Amino acid sequence: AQAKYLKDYTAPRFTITHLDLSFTLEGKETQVVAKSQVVRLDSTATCLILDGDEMKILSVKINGEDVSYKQGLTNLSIDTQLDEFQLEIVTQLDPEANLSLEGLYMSDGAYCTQCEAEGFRRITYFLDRPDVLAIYTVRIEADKTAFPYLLSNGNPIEKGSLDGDRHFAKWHDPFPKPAYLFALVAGDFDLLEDEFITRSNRAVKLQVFVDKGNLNKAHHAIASLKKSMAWDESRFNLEYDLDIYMIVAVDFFNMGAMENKGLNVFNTKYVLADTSSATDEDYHGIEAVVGHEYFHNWTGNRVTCRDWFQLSLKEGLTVFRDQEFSSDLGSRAVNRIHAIKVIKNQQFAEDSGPMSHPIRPESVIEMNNFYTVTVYNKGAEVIRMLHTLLGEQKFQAGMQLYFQRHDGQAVTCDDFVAAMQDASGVDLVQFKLWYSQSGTPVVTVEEDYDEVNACYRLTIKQTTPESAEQKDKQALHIPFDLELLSGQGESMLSAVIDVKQASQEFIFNDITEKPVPSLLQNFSAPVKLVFDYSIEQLVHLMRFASSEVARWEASVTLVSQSIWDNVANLQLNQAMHVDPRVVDAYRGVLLSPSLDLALVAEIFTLPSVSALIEQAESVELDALGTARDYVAEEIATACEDELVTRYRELAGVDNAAARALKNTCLFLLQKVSDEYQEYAEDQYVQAANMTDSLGALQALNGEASSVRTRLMADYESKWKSTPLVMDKWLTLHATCGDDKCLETLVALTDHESFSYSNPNRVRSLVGAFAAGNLIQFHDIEGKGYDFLTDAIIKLNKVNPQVAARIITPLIQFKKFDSSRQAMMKASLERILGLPDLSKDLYEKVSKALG
Ligand code: BAL
Ligand code: ZN
Repeated sequence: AQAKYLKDYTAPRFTITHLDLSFTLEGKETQVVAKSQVVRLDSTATCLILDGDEMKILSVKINGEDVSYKQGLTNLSIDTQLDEFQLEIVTQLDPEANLSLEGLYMSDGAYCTQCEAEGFRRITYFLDRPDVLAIYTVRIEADKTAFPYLLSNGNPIEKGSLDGDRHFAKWHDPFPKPAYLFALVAGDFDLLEDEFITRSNRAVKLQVFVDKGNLNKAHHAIASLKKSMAWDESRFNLEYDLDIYMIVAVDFFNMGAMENKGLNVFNTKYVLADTSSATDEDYHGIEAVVGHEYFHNWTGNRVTCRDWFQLSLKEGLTVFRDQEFSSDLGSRAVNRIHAIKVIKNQQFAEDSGPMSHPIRPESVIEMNNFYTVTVYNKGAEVIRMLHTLLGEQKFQAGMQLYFQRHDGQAVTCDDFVAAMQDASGVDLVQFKLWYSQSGTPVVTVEEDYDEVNACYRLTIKQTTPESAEQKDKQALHIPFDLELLSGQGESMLSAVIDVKQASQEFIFNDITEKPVPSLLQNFSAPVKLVFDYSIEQLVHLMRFASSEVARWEASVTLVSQSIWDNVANLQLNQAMHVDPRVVDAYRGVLLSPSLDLALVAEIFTLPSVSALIEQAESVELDALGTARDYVAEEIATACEDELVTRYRELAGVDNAAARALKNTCLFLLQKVSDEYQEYAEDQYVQAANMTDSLGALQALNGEASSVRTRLMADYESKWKSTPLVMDKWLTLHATCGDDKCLETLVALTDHESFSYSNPNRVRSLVGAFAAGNLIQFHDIEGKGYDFLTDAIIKLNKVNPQVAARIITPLIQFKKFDSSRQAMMKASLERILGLPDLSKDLYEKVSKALG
């Protein structure tokens, strides 16, 4: 497998301006006629090379005449002297045999497509690169009874009946687009319709297609779509551009959803919801993903990427936009906390592991491996830093200039930053290093207070450690948000300072008493902060910081310090111990009448094992697990009365924040005594919604018990015919603290609710285990590694993209002890030795073993 490099980018030598596609959907013998209007851009080019994979060619014609061509393994080349011509290629495909879910495939009896990043080349031979933009006209023909709905991008222009109970539909998309945004769906669905009137008074038809019988679960998705459309008009001044917007929900899907122009294809997980089967978190996820795909219509579709190295141009920006959407509609602090957790728990690990890459990668073997937390979520943090540096008004001016300059084009991250710089007048030259430099900067802060001169000094140093693919690092431009608090808890100063050098001093005058600093507030840059906070300082910040996010951050630092102190105690064979000030601070939060309940729930959700691992250079996992359990138990036991009071108070309250805190209380009470199992059982039995049912099961999931067994069996019998809801049950099993967890999982791979061919099922069982049950995954005998490796070997043939996604915890072995590392590497060697190893797995495994 060959790597491609950003530095080797060259402009296309031919382009395709118009594409007429005609699909005859006939199962294993599906045919595609592709008529491309080809234009030669470089007059010295005499060979047209098209991308293509896994198709049978039936004919190739230029201007109606058969031509000779050369077929390579993944391309087709045609010699030509013409400047402009019509190319007609007829291919035959078998969508039923396509389990990789890229290109044209079947999901539960419906035809659907996934073309990003490089799936279109499995439909026809084409210039499958995002800088070739064409106007598409699509005709679809299929059996009328089995496939009453025939959908593609743009606007419907024609439809009709054909002999033999067949019919056809024709679609035209007036906006030139790259092939990755093409979509086709043919199937039988329930349809929910609505309408959105844009600010310029145009009516847009909204349609959500779901599997038969699920109509009542589509309302939240369509409501979320309308909110997204209104929000993009009011906050970003962006209006929808076609007369129709369609969303189709399918159960077999590699990603969360896909932003195909006018025809989004969604994973059912991000569409279907009613209160009995979906949690508050599911509702929130649907709103965010519906928003995300909608926002792509401008950031991704109207202005797209020049090449795939620029993926963050559309993804970082669109994640930023969906985060802002969620924050404007809900709690800004809680949304921010969720985004911070993704960076600290997952992105930092990626950045210090073998797959480390800048948000704009420089080399890629399999593009599907780069739909990462770095490109998406760190990419969004980079946009957020720009927003912090420019402020909302100048940022929006930058957006407007970006669209003015580049509407209808395929552009680069540099083009985006140039628009931001030109519109704002802010110098972004050094800032651009965030696009090219990988690794997580470590920012070390030291304080010094001069009482005589009322002068407070911070010395801020930054260094970025070497990463797997990049040695030399430069100082970055870091917007550093801080607040100084007085002993009374008053805000003495609030500022965002520009940290630009490896070492820099900042002096604050007229600071009349030694302040408590709240540093890197709101996580103003994706860096690791090192500051020697005392317990008193952290407790002070938890009580007084103006920012709710800063209060939460202080609690995380405080409790993490306590956990690490106890890891040290265990290693020295000393008794474990939690400082009473830690417990008191937590109790104070629980008793505070003014704090947002969702924020209290966040504070009482202790940092995950994976978040803790990211705080250390190396870990003794067993000690870490024991210390974490101990600290949780101590806090819960000390706050028992308050937890019970809160739990009871919130029992009947019908809002998401109240439910979140109630379920957190229930979870912690299980650590105090088994008598609280009864609370969980009562809650499960009386639950009026899935949030409460699942909250009860999650609370009981720490260990085996007869209550847990009983309720899990009840859930199974109740939901066994609803796959999406059974996914939650699979994940509960995968993340259970019971010693027998792994035995159960092996057995569950034969359960009727599990299948290796469905990505949601695989992620819920195997993925959730490896990424979310670290203690059992890193079982000292290596059984967890074997379980994951066996699954990956099966998936290598079935769905390499999913295989390469769930392998992540196995390649991040650096921080573990040598015997675990040896077993993890042996597992990777087993995978590397496969005779038919996919590119997807090869790239990750070879880098890990590198
Ligand atoms: N473009 C792939 C799915 C998404 O990020 O929206
Ligand atoms: Zn996206």
